[in-house]
Amino acid sequence: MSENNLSGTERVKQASDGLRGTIKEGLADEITGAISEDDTSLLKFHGMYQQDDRDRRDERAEKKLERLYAFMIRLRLPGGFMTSEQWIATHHIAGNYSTGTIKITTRQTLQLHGLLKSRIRPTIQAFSKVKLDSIAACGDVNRNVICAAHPMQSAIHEQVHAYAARLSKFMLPKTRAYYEIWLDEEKLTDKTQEEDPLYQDRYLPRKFKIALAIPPNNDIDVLANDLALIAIIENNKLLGFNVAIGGGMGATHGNPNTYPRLASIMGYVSVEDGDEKLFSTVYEIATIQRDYGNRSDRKLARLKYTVDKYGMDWYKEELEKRTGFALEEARPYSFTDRKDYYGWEQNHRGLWYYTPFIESGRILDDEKLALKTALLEIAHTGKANFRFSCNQSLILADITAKNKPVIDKILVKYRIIEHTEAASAIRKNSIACVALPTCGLALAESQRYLPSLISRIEPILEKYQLSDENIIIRMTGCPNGCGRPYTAEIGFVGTSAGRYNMYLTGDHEGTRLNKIYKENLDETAILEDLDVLFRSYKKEKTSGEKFGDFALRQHWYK
Ligand code: SRM
Ligand code: SF4
Repeated sequence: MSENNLSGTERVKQASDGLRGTIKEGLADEITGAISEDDTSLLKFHGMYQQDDRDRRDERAEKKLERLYAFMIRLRLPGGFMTSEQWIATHHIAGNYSTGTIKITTRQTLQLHGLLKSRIRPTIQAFSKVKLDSIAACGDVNRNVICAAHPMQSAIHEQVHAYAARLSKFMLPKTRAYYEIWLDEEKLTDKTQEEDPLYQDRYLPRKFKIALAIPPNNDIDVLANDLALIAIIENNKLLGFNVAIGGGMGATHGNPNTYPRLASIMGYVSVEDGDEKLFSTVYEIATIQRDYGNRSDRKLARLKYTVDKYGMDWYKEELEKRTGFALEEARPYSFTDRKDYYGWEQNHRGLWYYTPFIESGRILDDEKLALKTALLEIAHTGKANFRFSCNQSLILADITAKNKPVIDKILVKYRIIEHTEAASAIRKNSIACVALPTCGLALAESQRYLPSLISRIEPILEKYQLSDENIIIRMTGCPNGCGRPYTAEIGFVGTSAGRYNMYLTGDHEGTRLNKIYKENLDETAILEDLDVLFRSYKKEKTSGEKFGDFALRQHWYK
């Protein structure tokens, strides 16, 4: 590609001196709450986004004040795991430096919002004390590696989880910039120590996402990732992984060249005689994307477009050239669901897990529920680990039978069990992205709106005796798809304030993209349509037929 065609971000990356840019100088500038535009691109690689409070834009503009800039930080938490000590630290960091709310994301990690510029360094330093970091949580590198969340799922969960942690480390950028800028490490004099054969000085053309699923549960929506690894298990033994590439949800309204896509299966790699081949496969899939991904148009830069441009056969051949071996033929597997297991569950080793219902993954105390306080009290017992799911849930984990009553008592005391049991099936199967007021790309509300929309949908389901149906419903404030609405049975994608495109026909297992049903609906239209659709579903569905499958059979799409 000609150097002239490179996007602005490509130039910023290459000139950044290992992602340092002028971040340090920008932090020291007290005149503005912001940092320079180039540095905002670099800051993402350190796990942070510059944002502003969109609810207060007009008021600030009227007073001729600059926007109320603040930063969001996202932790790198491979496989979504934390100790109780780390939770306690996170609780206090959130209270001391951010808005106080802890947000569980759709990639099983945590975000804090509203950090003023001067609070970033103390935040990162406090996280570092408990061995947590935000390196590569965002930016054009491999992101948080996600993994099937619920350890009760199978005896090999720990093994697959360990791969998530190892792959995350293996794919980290080599630059020491994070340690220098935020943790006061001395500046490297010998730059050869941070030479990076994978990312070089240009990094990847775009974000890169890896996921590891353990069938039959597809709770991580594995096929929505650039690189999907599906565990192949026989007689309770992990044999290897099917490898799929080219998943991604992001699209742009009105740009037909952009589209959501599910990853396509490429082959199988065994780990029976060692895992070098797995690591080499992952690494070289990323180097091909590094070398062939689009670096002029960031909207077309994800791996899915590289696969569609060059073809899967070409990608496979190129991979074989680089690794020196061919992938085997993909092995059979099947997914049966995608849900979280709310309430108490036990695993193969007799340990207990409690998954409370947490709407849109937002952890805070409000007038209805002192959730954050309850979780702190649980963490203080030191008797539970904290795990996170890609459905924005938290799992109180690895609790011994002896300790279970202690945790249960706290859950009862704070009415968490009552709250979880009272939540309807559709609410428990909902995801909403962050959207307003922090997300700069939001066109409509999402996490602040979906809960109230569901409150209006529930009576319709009740009217048709459909309340127990586990219908997967998801909403995002724009077409980027952070809540994976395109793999929902009912997906809403914001188009403008109060209006959404509605998608139907996705399946329950996350193996089929949905299709657009109607555009630009307001709440009245959404509820009227759903009334008609649910009535028909109740009357005509076959036994056990899921809503998404029924919608497809009825051709409920444009
Ligand atoms: Fe996302 C950008 C939030 C998961 C696709 N995403 C953003 C930003 C950072 C907005 C921005 O660029 O300024 C959002 C910050 C909002 C805020 O205020 O916190 C944002 N994305 C989120 C989270 C927090 C949503 C949530 O409510 O949980 C999720 C954090 C995940 C994590 O922990 O790493 C989140 N984002 C996803 C997913 C889901 C997934 O990965 O399974 C997707 C769809 C899959 C994919 O990558 O295609 C996703 N986010 C995007 C895109 C579209 C990318 C594309 O290829 O077009 C953007 C926009 C962009 O990158 O330019 C984006
Ligand atoms: Fe923001 Fe859009 Fe992602 Fe929602 S889907 S968090 S509105 S970028």
